[in-house]
Amino acid sequence: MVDLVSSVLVGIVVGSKSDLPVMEKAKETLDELRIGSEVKVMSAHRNPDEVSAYAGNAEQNGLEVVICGAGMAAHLAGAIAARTELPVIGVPIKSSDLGGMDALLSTVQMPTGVPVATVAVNGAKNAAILAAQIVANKHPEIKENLKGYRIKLAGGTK
Ligand code: RP5
Repeated sequence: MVDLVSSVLVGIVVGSKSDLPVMEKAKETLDELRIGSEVKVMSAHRNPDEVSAYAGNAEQNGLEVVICGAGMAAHLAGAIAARTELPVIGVPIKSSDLGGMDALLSTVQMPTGVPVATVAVNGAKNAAILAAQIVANKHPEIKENLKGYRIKLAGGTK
């Protein structure tokens, strides 16, 4: 298996520690695909300067994709997308009040010109796979790991 774990290529940012149980699946999936990632906790609303600095420096820090998980009024992915040209993937997190529809709409309804590639509510695993597919454009060797993952998936249906 090709190994890119030593370089942090994917940033995983969550709006709260309470998002970690869902978003750890993104980290686990990237580990499984042998792609280096880091997890950061910062809120678009509670830590706006930190979010802005992280996004503004993401590319020069070597990141190639940013995954953002947030719930409720989920502005984290949009705030990050506003500050970087890197692809940003948004994971709306389910909340007990509105079941994730709040976060889904907050994440997906971006204005023209500043997209966030939004996956399903709590879709952390798919966010990681999509991130890996983006990373694989620059590191085609990682496609072997993705192919292996698909073969495992097919095996699970039997
Ligand atoms: C959002 O508000 C976070 O992403 C989280 O999903 C939700 C609740 O945050 P906490 O009150 O648990 O910190 O900003």
